[in-house]
Amino acid sequence: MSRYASILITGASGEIGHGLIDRLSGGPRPIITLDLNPLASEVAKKVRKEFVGSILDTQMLERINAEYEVDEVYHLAALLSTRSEFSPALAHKVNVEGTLNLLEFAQREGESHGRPVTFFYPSSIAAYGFPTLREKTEAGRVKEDEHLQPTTMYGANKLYCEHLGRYYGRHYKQLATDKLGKIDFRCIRFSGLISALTVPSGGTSDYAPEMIHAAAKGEPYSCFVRPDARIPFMAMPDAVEAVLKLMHAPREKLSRVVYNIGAFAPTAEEVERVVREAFPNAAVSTKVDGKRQSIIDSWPGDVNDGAAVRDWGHAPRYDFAAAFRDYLIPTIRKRYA
Ligand code: AKB
Repeated sequence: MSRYASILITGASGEIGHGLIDRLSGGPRPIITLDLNPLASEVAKKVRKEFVGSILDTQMLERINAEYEVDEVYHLAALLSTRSEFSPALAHKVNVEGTLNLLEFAQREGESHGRPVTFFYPSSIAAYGFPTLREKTEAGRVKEDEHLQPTTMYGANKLYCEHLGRYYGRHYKQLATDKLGKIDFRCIRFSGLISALTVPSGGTSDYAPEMIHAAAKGEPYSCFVRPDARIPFMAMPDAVEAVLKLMHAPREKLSRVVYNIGAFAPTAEEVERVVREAFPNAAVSTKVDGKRQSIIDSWPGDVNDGAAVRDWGHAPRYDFAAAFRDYLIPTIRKRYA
């Protein structure tokens, strides 16, 4: 049991969780984690306490409330877009009820130690939605408040939870009580993320990381979107850096609750080209999955991240060429050597 100010990471055994634990471990605050799956043993060594369970288990959250003083929450647990289309009701439960549970948890924590809990929520480009490919192409780099008509359960969940977080951060129980809310809610809408260390599962942007990892392993890969499919992507270290920059930015610098962040926006064909350059024997083919293609077609081709650049200095280290040349290819080669 620890009464030191601690960090709670949900969904910690996922892709972003690994990166965050790496960066936050050894810092002043102990890390506690909550995930359905146990952490890999080398990751578990870096955390103070690992809870294995569900964000829907309110008794477990009460136990964490009673035992720890949490003042930063990174709420990463979610069902991703493709997976959510197969089980929409379950997705709603995990993605929305789960987030509500964590916001209530954070509010109680803040009330008990008398200062706001900083709460990070990863939203997604899935919050956007274009009815036609033509409208997507004409829209160009979308701003945060445009085209918010998601076409997936996951996107609808993400957009709603952005609003829920804004409510907890700014208007909590305004009519019912004089007490101020105790959550400082901060949110990034992520693009597709590409990690050299982990392969995602259940997402729709998965084709890019899957293609690279398959090529490095010498396995054939069948890409499920058309060669001209375009959405924004980002290298995982830049995504983790952005989360930490936003979380540590002075409150008064933040003009928004929800921020876009961008880095590069290649087509599937451009990804395939750099993969083939690095792995000349890569066996990549295309077999379009109409449903997943329609999800990609509804997401923006790129985002406008001017607010993140201005307010908290978003500055990704890796553009498309550098992400492959300096991060993905060398790290993945080592990983599968
Ligand atoms: C997904 O594909 O579901 C995620 C996302 C873009 O939010 N990677």
